[in-house]
Amino acid sequence: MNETVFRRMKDLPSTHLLGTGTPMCAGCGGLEAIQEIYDILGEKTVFVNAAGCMTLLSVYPFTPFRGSWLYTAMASAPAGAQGIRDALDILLEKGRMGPEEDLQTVVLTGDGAAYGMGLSATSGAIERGLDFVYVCYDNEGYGNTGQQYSAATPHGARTSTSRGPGGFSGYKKDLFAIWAAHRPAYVATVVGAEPLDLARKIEKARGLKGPRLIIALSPCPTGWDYDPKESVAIGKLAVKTGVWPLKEYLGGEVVHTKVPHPRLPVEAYLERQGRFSHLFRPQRDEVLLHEIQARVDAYWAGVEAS
Ligand SMILES: Cc1ncc(C[n+]2csc(CCOP(=O)(O)OP(=O)(O)O)c2C)c(N)n1
Ligand code: SF4
Ligand SMILES: [Mg+2]
Repeated sequence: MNETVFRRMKDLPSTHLLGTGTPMCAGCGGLEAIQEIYDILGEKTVFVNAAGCMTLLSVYPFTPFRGSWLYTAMASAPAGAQGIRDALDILLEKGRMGPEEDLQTVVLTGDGAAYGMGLSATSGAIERGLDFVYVCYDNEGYGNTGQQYSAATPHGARTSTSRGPGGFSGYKKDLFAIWAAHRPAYVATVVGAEPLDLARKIEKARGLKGPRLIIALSPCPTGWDYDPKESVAIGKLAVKTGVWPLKEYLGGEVVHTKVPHPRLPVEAYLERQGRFSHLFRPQRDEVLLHEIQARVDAYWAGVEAS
């Protein structure tokens, strides 16, 4: 770490995450969401991170956060969080730490770990009632290794491992429903481009105990192939087209926190991203566009009927 960057890190306001001097892409929607989340969670946090783009935030022995940072293998972040929570509880029990010094244990991973590789460790942690917040920045692919598809990649998107005419042939896994089925303390979807909705949810999560999940849709200029200055517009369009429903699960109930009215056609979101350009050029893929729209319509019809 060079001196200038280190000096800049030391001069930051206490709850602000370092945004410059790190090797992150301009316009990173994941970083935007994490910055907003951290502003509310506050500095009394320990981050447990599994391999992904955000691992680059931490350059040993420094992190852009005020608290500590533990790096784990991709599948193991919730297990690492269990160890930290247990250690904190022992210190509290032995009186070697006062309650005012207690820390939130926050798992921070991408979708590759949250939707796939780390799901088994996550399921076990929820079952044990682990008191932790899981923040998943969902850029819908393995961003750090070159945007291969993940279990969060949407149908039809082109990835470095889905280059055929129809893009990714699978469907995005419903992580919200998988978590809700475990009956945890809290689950919410957010996007950095809707900061008020995000702030209310992080406030709520902060005040609860037990397993809590925040899934932040994270527009990714590098993997989704668009100009970095479009990140906020694309995040807002994900909500306005109904592609990314903003919702929360609490006490067995699911509530939609922002229902798009009127809902824009999904094309408004898809056409801004190079990963969907094959749906429009050299000619429109009406079948696939119709299928994507129909799935979003069916989701919202289900919400209205319930
Ligand atoms: C078990 C294991 N397999 C593969 C890797 C290589 N790897 C490092 S980061 C990464 C991508 C992770 O994707 P995601 O969790 O979505 O985070 P992102 O890179 O998108 O931020 C992969 C596959 C690894 N570190 N460990
Ligand atoms: S690849 Fe995407 S998620 Fe990763 S740092 Fe770049 S913009 Fe952010
Ligand atoms: Mg990812």
